[in-house]
Amino acid sequence: MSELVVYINGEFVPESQAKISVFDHGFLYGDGVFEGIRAYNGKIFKLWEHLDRLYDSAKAIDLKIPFSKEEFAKLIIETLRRNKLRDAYIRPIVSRGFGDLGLDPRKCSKPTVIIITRPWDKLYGDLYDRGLKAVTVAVRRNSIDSLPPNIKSLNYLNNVLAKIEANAKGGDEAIFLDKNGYISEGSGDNVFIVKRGVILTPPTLNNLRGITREVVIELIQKLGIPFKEVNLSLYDLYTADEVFVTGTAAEIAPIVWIDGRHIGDGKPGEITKRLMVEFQKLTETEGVPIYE
Ligand code: PXG
Repeated sequence: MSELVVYINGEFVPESQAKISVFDHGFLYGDGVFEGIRAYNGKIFKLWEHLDRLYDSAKAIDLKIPFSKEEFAKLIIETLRRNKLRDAYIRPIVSRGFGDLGLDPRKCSKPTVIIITRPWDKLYGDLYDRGLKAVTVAVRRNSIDSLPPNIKSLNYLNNVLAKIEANAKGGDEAIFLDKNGYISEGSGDNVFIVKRGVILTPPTLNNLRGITREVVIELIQKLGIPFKEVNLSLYDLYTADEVFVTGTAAEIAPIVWIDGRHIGDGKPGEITKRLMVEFQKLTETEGVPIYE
């Protein structure tokens, strides 16, 4: 099979040739933004919502993306077509671009735009049936007064540190607290709990406004399950009947063990399993078609 191609600054080039300058501020300073999008069965799931968030992240760091959302969508579709992909992970990246060694973004005249598309399977393999182990980590989520977690920026060191800690502690995923001790989110997903039939999740000031989170909240409301957005603590997490995380990569993944405690009966919960089934129905049927 021939190599997949990557879109980079106006060209489609083989993955092995897709390169950026060592003077790109995305590389030097994590100065840029990105998205993670999925295509299922020939359709791009929630494409416009991801593009809206990409443009909002860029706006928040005062970075102007050099095309319209419609043009960006066309480029994503074209990259998927050239790679003949129907089920894929899509990674658009926009960095501040080539500059000099100084921090000043005014030295960067042209943003770097990259679209990577790759085949993709389940992030957590057979753990969807058994459930994941999660650990809370000592490193706190970036606070809103330093680097707001709502910006999906290329500066993901906070998340990488959480993952390193989770790996060291034997967790499949990390759960962050914010600086006040409230539950924030996972290293790459949002957190929900179920307690006495009510689904709870933290408001989004201290975490990324997950698109899967939004989809799951709509599903919960459609199914008529009681739901509340509320600050949560470690106590709520440890004493929950069910815990699950949501994300584009993770989809809906049950958490059955946290910091040495079994959650509920230590198996994926009934409400979580029901949401997983309903979510899969949505991803299989909804989305922007890649091939007309
Ligand atoms: N929180 C954070 C910090 C994220 O990075 C989510 C929540 C979920 O958002 P969506 O919109 O996808 O429902 C994300 C998204 C990975 C990986 O390898 C995951 C993300 C980004 C980069 C890599 O799991 N997540």
